[in-house]
Amino acid sequence: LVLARSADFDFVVDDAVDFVTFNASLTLYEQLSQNSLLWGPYRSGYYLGIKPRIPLSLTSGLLWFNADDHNGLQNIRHEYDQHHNMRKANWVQYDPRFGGRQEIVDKDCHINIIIDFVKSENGLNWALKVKAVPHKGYEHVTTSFVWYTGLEGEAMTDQGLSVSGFLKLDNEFNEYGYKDTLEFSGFSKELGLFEMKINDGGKDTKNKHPKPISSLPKNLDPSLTHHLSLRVPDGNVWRGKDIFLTLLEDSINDLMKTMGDKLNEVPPYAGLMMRDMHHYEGNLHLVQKTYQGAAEFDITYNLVDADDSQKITFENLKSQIEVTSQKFKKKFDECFHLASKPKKEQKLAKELLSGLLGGLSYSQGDQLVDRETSLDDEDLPVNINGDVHLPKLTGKSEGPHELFSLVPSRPFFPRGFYWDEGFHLLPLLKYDSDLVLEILKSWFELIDNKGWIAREQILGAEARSRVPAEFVVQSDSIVNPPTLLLAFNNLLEMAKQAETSKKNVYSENQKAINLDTDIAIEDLSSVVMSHPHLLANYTKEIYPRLKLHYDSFRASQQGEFDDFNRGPNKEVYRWRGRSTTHSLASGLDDYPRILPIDIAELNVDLLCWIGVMTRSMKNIAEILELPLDVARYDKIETDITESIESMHWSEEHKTYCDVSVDDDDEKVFGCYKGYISLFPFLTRFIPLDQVDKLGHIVDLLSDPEELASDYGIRSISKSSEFYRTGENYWRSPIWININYLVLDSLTYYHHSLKDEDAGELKEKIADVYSTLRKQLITNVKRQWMTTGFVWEQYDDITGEPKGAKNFLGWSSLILLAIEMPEKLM
Ligand code: 6A9
Repeated sequence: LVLARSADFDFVVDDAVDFVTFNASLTLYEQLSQNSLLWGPYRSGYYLGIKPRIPLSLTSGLLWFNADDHNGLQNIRHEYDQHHNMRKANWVQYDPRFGGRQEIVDKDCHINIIIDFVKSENGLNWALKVKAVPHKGYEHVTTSFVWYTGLEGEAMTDQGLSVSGFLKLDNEFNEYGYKDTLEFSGFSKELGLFEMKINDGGKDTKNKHPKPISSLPKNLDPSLTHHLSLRVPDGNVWRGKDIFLTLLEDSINDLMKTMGDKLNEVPPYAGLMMRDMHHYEGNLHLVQKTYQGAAEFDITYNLVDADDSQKITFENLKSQIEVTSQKFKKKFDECFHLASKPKKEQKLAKELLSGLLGGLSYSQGDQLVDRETSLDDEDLPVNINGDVHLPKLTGKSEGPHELFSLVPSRPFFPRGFYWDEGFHLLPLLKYDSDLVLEILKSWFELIDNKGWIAREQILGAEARSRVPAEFVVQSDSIVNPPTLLLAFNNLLEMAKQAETSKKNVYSENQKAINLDTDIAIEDLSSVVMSHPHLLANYTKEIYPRLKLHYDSFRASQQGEFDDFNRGPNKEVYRWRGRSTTHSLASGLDDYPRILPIDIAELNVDLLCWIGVMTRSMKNIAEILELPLDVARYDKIETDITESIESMHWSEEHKTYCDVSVDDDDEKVFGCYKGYISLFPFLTRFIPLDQVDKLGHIVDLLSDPEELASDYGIRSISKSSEFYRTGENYWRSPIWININYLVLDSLTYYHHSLKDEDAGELKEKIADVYSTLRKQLITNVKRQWMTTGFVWEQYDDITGEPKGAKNFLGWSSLILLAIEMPEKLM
């Protein structure tokens, strides 16, 4: 490959003033890939929050509220909140490289909102169309919208002067409000010169604004657009809603003064209007528009010297939206082959992928970490009931770090979680493998010099504002299942296959891409696949860090092998940081574990995860042709396979279990039948010749008195004393990530077992598979149709949704289940 240096791609990204030179060492492909992922609704915890992947830059957001009475403010919309009365709020078509559509059905504001977001071909310009339609019976509903946009990182001088950036309104100042399009211009080091415009809908838009009332002061005209600007320090633009509410309070106080006892003549929508009493231009701008009935307005952002073909204008926006929608449909159909599936399932599938991608987030800031408090079981505090609690952690600020990741749930946990991410990436592997690599890279950057990655990434004040204080601090003793290495390994496997078959694995008729000539944004998702050496280079570069991560992961969770006369096989592990009731590290939080807590405890799920990690490392070392490392991983893998059988299989319970020792130092099993019993099966560690053991696992999966429910595999057996007890989080509900792994393993064993060894078992596996796949899809679809959302978990008795809503993290794996065959052949 000839590396295209900055000079060679001037023609493509001509207009990206400094952003390009800033990244001058990148190849053409990398630059385009970066640019096409530069902008997005990356503040995914809001209904709409746009920013680029730059630490301090141009941050924007949207607010709205019902302005028919003063209480409307109580339902002001900004953060996407689990408890808002929404019938729906999700991206229904969305690709981060070119844009898409979000649909919101707001039952308190009595409107539907459609938000279209589009990007130019080169990814450097973007636009939004916001369209609201009132609900039946609310045709005259009054809605107020506020768009805020603020430029950070301007590098201020001591005198408060900006030396390298600005953002200003170009319209002639009008203290009463504006009729025309508002036009802003700005500059920043990374973005260059740009312009942003906000209109009041296109030519044929029929917006109605409340009429001005002649008896009121002129600055209370609700038919006009109101603008206010002020200066806020870096790192504060995200507080747009609070800032607006404070400004509104000023306006209301002022109104009370000027109106005195005539205050009751002011209709609520005129009172709830922010008015510019400062006449000041700062780095943050707020624009308020109030409508009666339907509403529509557009926002465009363009680099000033962008090529005309790349500019998004009010005139071409409609057709750009249409093109974007077509592109999405085309790419989706190329990547997922669902033509033979029921129409409703196809619709759900599109929404699952779009919602997952709508969670793509860029976050940045410091992380609070406790590296001092010991979570070693022996040091943990015990209360009078003998219960072990984790000590309170004290965080020290580390970083700043940045993370480009997906999120489990925009309304509830809009931030990165280590083990969730490996699951998120599975559906994406088929859709945009380049993006998968981009996300993995971002996570691997976070491996610290001890090899540790925090389980939950809560970066900066904006992210912390969504987390109760007791959950903020991360402990460096706590790890999380290493799914990211699995995803990385899958990516490498895909590339290997693509190379051997000399064709693109996900799209048979995809044209070969010449990196030295044009690359269309739609093709970017396959560059890694068609040019495996790019991936190989990265793999070589990152390998030492992955090894550090792997070694520290194993060392930090090493089990006590002396108690069990292990001989030379030392492959036993124990999750650190558990309390009497919880093991957050395991990801299965309240799943029952052996009591009393003892340092001799060994966890079978952890052993399997380390097995998965080892297998991935072995594969990577093979690709990198490191025979000594391959041999080492191979030995560990063999030991793990042996250890799973010799340490964790309970002949009495006919399943895999955690173990510990009793008062006489004798080995005891803790067999709480449920997801943990399945781990060797889920991770394909049960050898193919263990047909009896496989049979027992399949029995567990198919018995309605154990794990089989009408809606999927339940987390704990119905026969367990812990079934539906306590928080009942991982103690009966159905979780989609584990159910997906069940489907995947059933497929694997069905394909791998030989008829002559396991004919009957294979038939049974095929039955369990078909039933389970159908149950999962049917129930997730039904609940989505009834509630408008996909959820974190589902009740095993009623199938009803539980936990976080719009949980398009690993619940989006239903997309892959839809694509799977109905029957195993
Ligand atoms: C609580 C509450 C507004 C719990 O999906 C993320 C994780 C999983 O990794 C884990 O396996 N969830 C599962 O057991 C959600 C964790 C949320 C913790 C933060 C804050 C929000 O308050």
